[in-house]
Amino acid sequence: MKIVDAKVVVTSPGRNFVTLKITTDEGLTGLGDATLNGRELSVASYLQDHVIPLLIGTDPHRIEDTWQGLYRGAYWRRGPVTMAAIAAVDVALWDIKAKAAGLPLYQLLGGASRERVGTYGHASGTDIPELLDSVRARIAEGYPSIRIQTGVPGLKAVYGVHSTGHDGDAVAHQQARPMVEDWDTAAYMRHIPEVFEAVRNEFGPELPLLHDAHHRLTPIQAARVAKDLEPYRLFWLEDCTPAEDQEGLRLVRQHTTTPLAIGEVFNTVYDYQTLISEKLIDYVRSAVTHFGGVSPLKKLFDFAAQHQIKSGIHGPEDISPVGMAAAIHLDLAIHNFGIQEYSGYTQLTEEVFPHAYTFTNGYLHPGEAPGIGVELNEDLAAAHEYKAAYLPVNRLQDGTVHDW
Ligand code: EZ4
Ligand code: CO
Repeated sequence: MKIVDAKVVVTSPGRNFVTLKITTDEGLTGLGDATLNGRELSVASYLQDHVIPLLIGTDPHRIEDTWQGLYRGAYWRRGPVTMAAIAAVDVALWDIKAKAAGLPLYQLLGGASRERVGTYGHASGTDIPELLDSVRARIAEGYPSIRIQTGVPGLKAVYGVHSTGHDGDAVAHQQARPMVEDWDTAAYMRHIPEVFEAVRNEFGPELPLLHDAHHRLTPIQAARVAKDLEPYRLFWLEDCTPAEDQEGLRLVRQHTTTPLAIGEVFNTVYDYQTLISEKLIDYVRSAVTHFGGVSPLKKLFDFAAQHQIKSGIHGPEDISPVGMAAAIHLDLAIHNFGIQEYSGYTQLTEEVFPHAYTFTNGYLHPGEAPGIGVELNEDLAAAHEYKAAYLPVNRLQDGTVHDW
């Protein structure tokens, strides 16, 4: 078999998605997600200008060799643009191989290790009463586990507050310049234990709760928050410190038994070397789309498994249903699955990307369609053109830029 065509489709059914479609001489096609929120066109160009010309004429079955050729052959390594582009190729080739075999991808990854894939959904509110309503809504939708985020008294706009799974904030970000959010670490640190106290009082001790600190704390601040939250028995505390400082987690770990998750902005296993080998975390957060695809993510999970660390694949609305489907196949197949983040998509996005995977009462299943089980409605995709959109910039009260 030979690759005879490949193209990049950028579409915006409410938010931007970048999709690679590879076609073979036998008529099989494969899809890969290359969406990098706020930097979409860079990945599109990387694929269009530098990767696609190298793919034409090659054997789509040689996934590992193609991956290594793109990674090592570029000489300039790692980084989100490069790794999202390689991920799209990797997933599209796995899609083709699984279709050629007539099997859903999870069967090529070792087969199912479980019946269904447990998820967590997002609850949020500008204040605690609004958050409690949001938690109630997620429970009614069937979510077995829930991430909680709230506004902080005195701050105007805080991460995660409108991210309730209905993609309400995507259109607000379609501006030529990033929106500005504000931040005060001390105010957040005073507020967050009250939030967990209120949610535990309302919903009891059994509901698994998660929280995302979104890289805003120093190691000693993170240690304080993780310690203060111990009585509430979190499922995990996510991204408590800026992710690139692996050694920082050593200090956090010494002070707390709150489980730690990190890695949604990581691109390669090297970002995890210290974290995994020293058992400084409990869950790895990388997404198929931003980590170079299914091939390296499977290797990461196997490395994590040796250290009793589980998966917690990043699943925001800015990963397309193509990237989500690839994640669900991995989730079903690997032994050390932890949890899958899932918020669902707008109706229009579901129509652009019809898929075999299902979400039923809080649990995902990849379905039995050969390949990854996602199609691209190219006419509908073409009718919704790219719109510039940026993630927010975060500033402290005196105007200093802070981690977002
Ligand atoms: O901010 O995907 O855990 N989820 C997250 C996400 C990220 C976005 C960035 O594009 O932190 O909401
Ligand atoms: Co996060």
